[in-house]
Amino acid sequence: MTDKKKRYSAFTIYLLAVLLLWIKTYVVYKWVFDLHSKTIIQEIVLFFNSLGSVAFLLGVGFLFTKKVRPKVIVLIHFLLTFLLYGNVLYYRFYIDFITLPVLFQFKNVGGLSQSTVELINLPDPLLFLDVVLLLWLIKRKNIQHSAISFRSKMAVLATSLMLIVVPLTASFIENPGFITKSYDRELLVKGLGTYNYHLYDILLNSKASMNRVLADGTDTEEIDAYLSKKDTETSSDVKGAAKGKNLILISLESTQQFVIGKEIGGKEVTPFLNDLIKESFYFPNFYHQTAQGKTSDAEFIIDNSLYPLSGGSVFVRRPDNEFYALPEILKEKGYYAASFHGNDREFWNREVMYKTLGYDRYFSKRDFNVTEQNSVNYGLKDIPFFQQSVPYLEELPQPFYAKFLTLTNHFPFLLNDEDKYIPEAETEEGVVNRYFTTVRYTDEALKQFFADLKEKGLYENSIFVLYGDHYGISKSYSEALGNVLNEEINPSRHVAMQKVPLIIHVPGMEGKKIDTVGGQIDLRPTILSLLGVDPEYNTLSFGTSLFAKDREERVIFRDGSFVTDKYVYTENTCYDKKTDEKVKRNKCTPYFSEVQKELGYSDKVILGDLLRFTGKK
Ligand code: GP9
Ligand code: MN
Repeated sequence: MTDKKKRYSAFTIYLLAVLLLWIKTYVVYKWVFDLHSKTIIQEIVLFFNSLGSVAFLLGVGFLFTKKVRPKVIVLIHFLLTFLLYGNVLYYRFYIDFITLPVLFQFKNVGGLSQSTVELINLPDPLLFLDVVLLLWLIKRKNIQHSAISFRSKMAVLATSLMLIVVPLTASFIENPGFITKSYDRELLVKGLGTYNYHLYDILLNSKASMNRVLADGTDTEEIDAYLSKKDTETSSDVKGAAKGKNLILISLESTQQFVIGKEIGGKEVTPFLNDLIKESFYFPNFYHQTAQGKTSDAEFIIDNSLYPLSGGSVFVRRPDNEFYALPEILKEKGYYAASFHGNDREFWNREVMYKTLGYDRYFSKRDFNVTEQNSVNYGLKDIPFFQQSVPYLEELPQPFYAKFLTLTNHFPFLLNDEDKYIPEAETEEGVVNRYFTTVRYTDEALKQFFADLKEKGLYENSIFVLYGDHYGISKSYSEALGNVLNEEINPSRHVAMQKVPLIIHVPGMEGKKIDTVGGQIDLRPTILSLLGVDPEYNTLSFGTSLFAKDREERVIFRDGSFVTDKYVYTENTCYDKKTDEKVKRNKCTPYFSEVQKELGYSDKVILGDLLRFTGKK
C-alpha cells in the first residue's frame, strides 16, 4: 500500500509536468505563433502534436536514480519552457522559429541586447509559473522517492511513442510533402510539433555537415548546365562605363523602400537620398533576399551572388568554405578591398569570414573612437562612423572596393534627442514611430559623408552603390505600418514591403529609373557590368545584371516565395502584382520547379563547398 502511494508521488510530478507543458505549448501555438488549421484533423493534430514529445522528453527523468528523479523532471520541464520562450521572443520579431544554427550564432550576434529587451512583454514570466509550482511541489517533505519498475518505465516509453506516432501519421496523411519543405518552418511546427521540429532540425543540420564530405567535382556539372542558360550580360549598354573607378558600397541598415519620398509630419524622411536618386540609377523594384543571417546574409548574397541558407547565417556556418567573392574578383583587377563597420569584429563572425571572402582590411569598432556620447543602440552612430572612416579611406590604395555598414537604424530604433531631425510617426507602435526618425538620421549621415568625400577629392573617381540590407519593420508590425502608409498590408503587399532601395550613383552619369524586378543576388553582376570586369573563373553564381535588357524579371526568396514582372507567389497563393488580388494558382505554377531548382543548387554550392572545384586557387 505504502509502495503504491510512493509510486503515485513520483508519477504525479511527471504527469503534472507533462500536462502543464503540453497545455502551455498549445496556448503559445495559438496566442503567440498564431497557428491556424484548415481542417478539423489538422487542428486535432495541432492540439496533440507536442504531447508525445513532452511525455517522452520528461520521461528521460526516469533514467535517473530515484533521489534526483523529480528534480531532473522539473529541470527538463524548465529547459523545454526556456526553449519555448526563446521561440516566443524570436517569433515576435521574425515570425519564424529558431533553428540550430541560430543558437550557435548567438555569441556572434552580441547575445542578449536591447533588441531582445524590446521583445519581452510584461506577462511573459507567467510562462514560468508552472516551473515554480513544480519546484514547490518537489520541495515538499511528503514527496516520496521510490523505485519505479522496469515495466512502468516501458509503459511511459510506449505511451510517449504512441502519442508521437499517431499525430505524425495524421500529419503525413493530411499533407504528405510537408516534411521536405524544410524552409517552411511553420508547416513543420504544425505537422511535427515544436519539440519534434527541433529534433528534426538537428537531424537536417547534421546531414548538411555531411554534404561537404560527400561532394566532388562532378557536382558542379548540372549546376553549370543550368547557369549557362541564364547569361544575358552582353545586352547591357553601360558595360564598362565606370571602368577602373573606386567602388563604395553602402549598406543601409534596415532601410525599406517605402521611406523613399515619404514624409512624416510634412518633413521628408530621406531628403538626401531623394535628391541623390535624381542623379543616379534607381531601381524601385529591387528586393532584399535575406533570411536568418540578416545583415550578414545581405553581405553574403551581394559578394557571392548566391542565396543565403535557409537556417542561420552562412558567415557563421561556412567560414571555411572556398568562395570566389567580389573582393577576390576585383583584386584580380588590381583593387584593394576593405570593410568598415562600427561594431565588434566578431559580430556575425565577420573577422573570420571577411578573410575567406578576400577582404584585405576590416575597420571595425577597435579602429574607431567609440564613446558613450557617440554611440547608441548597437554602437557607433552613423555620423561619427562616416566622419572617422574618411581618413582611413584616404589612405587606401586605389582603386578600392570599400564597404560601409551603417548601424544606427537598427531595431528597436533608438536615438538621442539631438539626433532627431524629424518628429516620430504617430501610431500605436513605438517601433514603427521611431523607425522613420532613425532613417532620417542615417540620411543626414550620408549627406555629410558625400560632402566629405567631395572635399577630399574621393568623389569623382568613385561609384556609389547604396542598398537596404533587409526589412526593419517586420510582419509583426504590419498593422501600424499600414496606418502610416495608408494601406492594408495583405500577403501580396507584405512581399512588396520587402523592396529595399537600390541607388547606383556614378558621378557624371545622368539619373535613370530602371524598373526591372531584381534582388540582392543580381547586384554583383550589375556592379561588375558597370566596372567592366569579367570574372576569370567559373563563379557558380545565380544573379543577372540589372542593366541587361533581356533579363528574366524574377526574384526568389529564401522561403520559396517569388515575384515576377506580373505575379507574386507567397503563402501558397498566387497574386496579381498590379492589383494584389488573388489569381488562379496556375499563373504561378510554371515557375515552381525553377524556383526550387535554383534554391537547391545554391544550397548545394554552399553546403557542398563546390567552389573548391571550379579552378580558382
Ligand atoms: C551588426 C549589424 C546589424 O553588426 O550587422 O545586425 P543585424 O541584426 O541587422 O544583422
Ligand atoms: Mn542589418
